[in-house]
Amino acid sequence: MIDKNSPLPIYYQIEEQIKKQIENGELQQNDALPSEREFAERFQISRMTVRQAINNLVNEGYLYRQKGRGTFVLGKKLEQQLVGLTSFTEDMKARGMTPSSKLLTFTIVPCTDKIAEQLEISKYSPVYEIKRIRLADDIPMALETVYMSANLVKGLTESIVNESLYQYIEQHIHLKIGYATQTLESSISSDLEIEHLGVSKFSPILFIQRNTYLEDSTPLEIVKSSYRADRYKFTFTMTR
Ligand code: 16G
Repeated sequence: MIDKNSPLPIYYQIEEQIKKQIENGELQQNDALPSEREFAERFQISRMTVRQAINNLVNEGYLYRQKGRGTFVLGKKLEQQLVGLTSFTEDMKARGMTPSSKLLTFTIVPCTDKIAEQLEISKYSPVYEIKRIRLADDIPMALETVYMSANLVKGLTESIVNESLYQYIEQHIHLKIGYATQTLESSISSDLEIEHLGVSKFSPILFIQRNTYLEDSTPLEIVKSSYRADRYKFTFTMTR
């Protein structure tokens, strides 16, 4: 299915075909790809061309290589629409996946200057520091650290945090979550991310900081999240 008369380079045509097979489910996560030699023979092209296509797909996070074993499908990236103010639990359920958390830290600490300023509380007031790995269908997607005033969000427990924070805040203590500001920047994996997100050294990470406010503008949470850039893609909707 390679058109040698097309103005599109052959490596590009191969890339597009593999991407299409991943998108439509013909190729599934962890499926093995034919070897470079098989590809080259099948399409009557050079191994160099095959290697270029595969390299690009590895770099873009569609495929991964395992030494001595071959090349495999990493799967589709999760596409996250940044439109409404949703929780991780809601986002994963909306796409038919099962959310879960692995709790790394759950403590109450006296807050620092910086956090006090952002949460508009006095220095040394008690704040929750919650560090969680967020998983979808048991695959680690993000490492999230949340700071919230313990005087505002009362009665939090480890088992609540293992489920949904937003659900507790809205349905049990009846605070009204209103809006958030969020930044998104690129970064590379830290030791903690390497350990818990299953990524290697120098892997690309999407770093998000969210400050969430109640409807009456009271600061609710400061969140720092690291998402696997090879598994996640954020899309924005803009109107004019
Ligand atoms: C999302 C939010 C985070 C919030 C969490 C609540 C981002 C970047 N972060 O992960 O701010 O604390 O959802 O999730 O979207 P939960 O209700 O499932 O605990």
